[in-house]
Amino acid sequence: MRRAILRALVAVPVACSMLTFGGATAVGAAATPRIIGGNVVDASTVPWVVALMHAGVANAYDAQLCGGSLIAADWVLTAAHCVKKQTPASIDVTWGITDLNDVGANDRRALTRIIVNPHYDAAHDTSDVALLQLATPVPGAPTVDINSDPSSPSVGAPLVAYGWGSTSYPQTSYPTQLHGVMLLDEAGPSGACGSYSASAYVPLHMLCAGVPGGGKDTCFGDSGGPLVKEWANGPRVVGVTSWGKGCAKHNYPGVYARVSTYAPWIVQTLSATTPVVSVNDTSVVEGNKKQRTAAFPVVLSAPTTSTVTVQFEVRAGTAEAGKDFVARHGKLTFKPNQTDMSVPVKVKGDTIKEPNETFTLHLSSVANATIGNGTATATIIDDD
Ligand code: 4AZ
Repeated sequence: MRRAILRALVAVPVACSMLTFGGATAVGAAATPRIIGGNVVDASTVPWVVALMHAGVANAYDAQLCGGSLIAADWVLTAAHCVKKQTPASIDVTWGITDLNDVGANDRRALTRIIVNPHYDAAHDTSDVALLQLATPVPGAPTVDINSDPSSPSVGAPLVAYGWGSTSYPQTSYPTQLHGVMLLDEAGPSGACGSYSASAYVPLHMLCAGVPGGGKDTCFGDSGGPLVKEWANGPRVVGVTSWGKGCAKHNYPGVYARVSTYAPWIVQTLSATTPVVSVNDTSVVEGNKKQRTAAFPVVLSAPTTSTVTVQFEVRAGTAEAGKDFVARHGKLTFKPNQTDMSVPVKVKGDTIKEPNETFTLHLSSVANATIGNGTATATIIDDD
């Protein structure tokens, strides 16, 4: 747990400044020392920044232990060392709230799963990444992309780190508000990092970010949070706050887990655990004047712990809505552990000799799953 030590800080008059970075506007009304060298950030500008909290601690400020990034509607990327001793029940998360004192009980969401990278090595701080699955997806899915390009960032690239970690070192002082700090990549994809030895700083696994002379850095409590780089199409997480020798020291930049190295593991883990909903083709014999039913099978690739809801719509093909079948649309809900259902569509019979006719079913707007085969065809087999 964070040490909840807050000291009265001597107010130093500093002009208000507006800094734009990471696609976000950071407001520095700073009269107090900020995350080492940073500024307060309005969380609504970076709603994918997540705080990890001890679920058993009611006060969110006292409960906060680490940061994270919302990389899918129900997945948070964080550091392995933040969660290696935790269980899904012992951690909850919040997002989109700047000040931890404003986090109410209803703003804290439970986890269903913690997946620590299987190569995580606590002795060497390598593979310091973990994935947390949320019990329910975040409404609107305000996610951030991850960087999968191992050649980026290059030396000198501007980066921003976010967190609720200590604003001072060696004395710790934990802010209630989210902070951001502008840093520079100090090693590129393969270089050495400050004064760290080659056995400590391993470029394949780690990324080095700071500023010349020190003074700006992440610190205790920022672990697991995002280090982002801005691309033309938006920010991407390039690093996960991991370790450092102290904080903000000259020649000892902050060290981050290099996200591009773990991107294949992240993508594979998310796709293996996110169920896919698909609809399959069907057919029905028309029936002489009789009404029959075409049933589209809709299947979920894996059982889930939460409900999966998907919209469906029946559309005409060569068959006409109203004349040949009764069109419908609506919502399908798979209950936890349910993987099969069917969508019945009434088909009208006649005594006209005609070719087989078709209509289709379309799936859209799914929550808690992705759509695999989203369109299927029903064939009305003419029996006249
Ligand atoms: C930590 O333990 C931590 N100065 C985070 C960042 C840094 C050091 C320690 C980098 O949470």
